[in-house]
Amino acid sequence: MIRTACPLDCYDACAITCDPSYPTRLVATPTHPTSNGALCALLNKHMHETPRIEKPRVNGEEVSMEVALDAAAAALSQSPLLQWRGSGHLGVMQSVTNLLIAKLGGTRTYGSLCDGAGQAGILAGRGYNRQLPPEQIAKADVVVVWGRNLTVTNSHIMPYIKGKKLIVIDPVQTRIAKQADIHLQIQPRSDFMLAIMLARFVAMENAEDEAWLEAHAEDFEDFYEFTQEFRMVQALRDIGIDTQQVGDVLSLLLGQRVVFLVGAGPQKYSQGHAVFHAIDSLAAALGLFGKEGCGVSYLGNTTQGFENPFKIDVDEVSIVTTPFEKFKTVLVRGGNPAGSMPCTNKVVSSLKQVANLIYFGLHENETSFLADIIIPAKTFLEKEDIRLCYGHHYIEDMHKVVDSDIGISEYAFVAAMFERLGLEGLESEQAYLKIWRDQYATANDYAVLPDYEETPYREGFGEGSDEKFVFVDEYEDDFDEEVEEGGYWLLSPKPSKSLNTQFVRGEQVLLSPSCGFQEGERVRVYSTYGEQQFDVKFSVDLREDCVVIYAGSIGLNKLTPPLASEEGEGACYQEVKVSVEKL
Ligand SMILES: Nc1nc2c(c(=O)[nH]1)N[C@H]1C(S)=C(S)[C@@H](COP(=O)(O)OP(=O)(O)OC[C@H]3O[C@@H](n4cnc5c(=O)[nH]c(N)nc54)[C@H](O)[C@@H]3O)O[C@H]1N2
Ligand SMILES: Nc1nc2c(c(=O)[nH]1)N[C@H]1C(S)=C(S)[C@@H](COP(=O)(O)OP(=O)(O)OC[C@H]3O[C@@H](n4cnc5c(=O)[nH]c(N)nc54)[C@H](O)[C@@H]3O)O[C@H]1N2
Ligand code: SF4
Ligand SMILES: [Mo]
Repeated sequence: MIRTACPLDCYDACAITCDPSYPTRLVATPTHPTSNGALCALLNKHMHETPRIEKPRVNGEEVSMEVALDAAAAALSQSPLLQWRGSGHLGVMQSVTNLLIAKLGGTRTYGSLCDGAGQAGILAGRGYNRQLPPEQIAKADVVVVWGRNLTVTNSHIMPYIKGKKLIVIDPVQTRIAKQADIHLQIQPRSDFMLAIMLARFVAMENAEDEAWLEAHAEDFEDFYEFTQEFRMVQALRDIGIDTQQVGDVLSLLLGQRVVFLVGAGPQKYSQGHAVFHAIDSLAAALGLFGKEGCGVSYLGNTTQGFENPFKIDVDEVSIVTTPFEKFKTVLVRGGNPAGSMPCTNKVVSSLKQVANLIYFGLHENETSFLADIIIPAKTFLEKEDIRLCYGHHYIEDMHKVVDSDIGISEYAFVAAMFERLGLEGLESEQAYLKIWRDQYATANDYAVLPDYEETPYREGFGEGSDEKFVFVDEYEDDFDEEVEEGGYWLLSPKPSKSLNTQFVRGEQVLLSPSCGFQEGERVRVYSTYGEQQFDVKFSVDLREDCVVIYAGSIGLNKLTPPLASEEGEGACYQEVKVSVEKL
């Protein structure tokens, strides 16, 4: 039996045991702490059923891999050169292409389509983002699910929250919201105000954790004053809740061991960093850091704490507003910018100006259709790698299970380019894997991230655990002036059958049944940035001021703004209102 792990961009990072005689039969490793003996349909069905790119292509013609690699080498030697990296496979060896970009004097992207704004907010308060181990979640009395769609995106966490009091904060009545003791179905983009108002009520009731604040945080009184700068009646109205609901939430939270599971939803906005800083500030007021059964969980930065052999120091451009047109050659590795970046119309016209667009991936998508050179990747079963995880701290080595004539691994691609371009200094694949493996820490007999702490922030904040928590103390928001009044908030949570733009992609817009359209009707959805047609599907789970178009739906990002968060260079997919019109 061979051990590997699911490569997909997912909180769970399930460990897999494979019988090489039946390489398509993937079984969850029974002894793994979080895989719970089950893999999901994304991996076991949809990935398996989605056709992969089998043959390399150059200018639309199928060619041998050797010819395609020659063409890629010729293209990569032309500058200016850019690498745009996606997150189609989360193994560390994906980033070996960085070494090639550095050798060739190329540029790469910074920022994030995913969690950048939230990460910036966490760093502002805590100085360092330590992952909350699931074992601490299991010890909580109360779990606050704050904009994370657990049953769809993080299903392996469900056993850890069983039997707990549950508060869900989400504009959509998700499956987990239906199971909750309290569901605050708030207006989108009002999380900052909600966190601030909750913190203010905590202070008004003198319920803050004084001893902890004294030892571990900067001046709480200043923060309390900051929360008083906002008008309460107006704030609660904007959020869409009343004082009774605030009281109900506080009565569940006070004096309990509480964990916040915060997801990507509340930070897809220009002020996403402030939202997360405010949520952390609320948690700090309650003294929820550094204690058993308490904490705030978000997506972790997995390579943090490692000496990363693929770290490079080169010029960078934003991944949210990438100016592709400035580059002669662009290498897209493991991603689909023409589908996943905001403001598709702008992205596509920019990509079309690139002389040599190289797409290195597994599946056809909007970007492969635009590419001049297509290099098929190997699947995770066909190469060696290491799976770090943003949802828990366990590490899994990914061993090769089968051989295949199709595609090329990222390491082999880089080696082929070094050879063709006469570059030197590439170590062996095993040497790089060893550099990573030599840095693992161990906990519960498992390999874990080097900066793993059983109870994060017990000693203090910052990388050296010798700093204090810093409360949020500013908020400037000019969004209301920019938005068209009367449109619907465009929410794009993750769907169950696709993984971003991979696998079974939607073509529906979900609307409240009171919207005045017919179910099944084809409508035009438009924003300042573009338009796309979708089929109407009714959902009683939505507020009347929202539509849902699942992330990964075809054409969704024609509607989204080419805008990065004010801190953290995160994409602001939901900083937009849309209109819906009959055809
Ligand atoms: N099946 C499946 N699983 C996935 C993925 C996938 O595509 N499909 N993608 C993976 C990736 S890349 C990521 S980053 C994670 C993300 O997974 P999650 O963290 O769960 O993020 P989302 O699904 O984007 O949104 C989570 C919730 O936020 C809510 N929400 C939207 N706007 C707001 C708001 O303004 N305030 C509040 N409080 N809530 C809001 C949405 O309704 C949704 O229920 O999932 C991963 N897992
Ligand atoms: N409107 C809206 N847009 C969003 C989001 C949203 O919430 N709303 N979510 C955003 C988020 S959270 C994320 S993370 C991004 C994701 O955006 P991307 O990182 O662009 O992810 P995908 O679109 O799924 O494209 C992944 C590609 O990786 C390729 N791939 C898979 N395995 C391998 C491999 O082993 N090697 C190589 N070389 N390639 C491989 C596949 O061909 C696949 O097409 O999308 C973002 N886009
Ligand atoms: S739950 Fe996530 S990690 Fe586990 S098999 Fe499914 S996609 Fe992979
Ligand atoms: Mo993501």
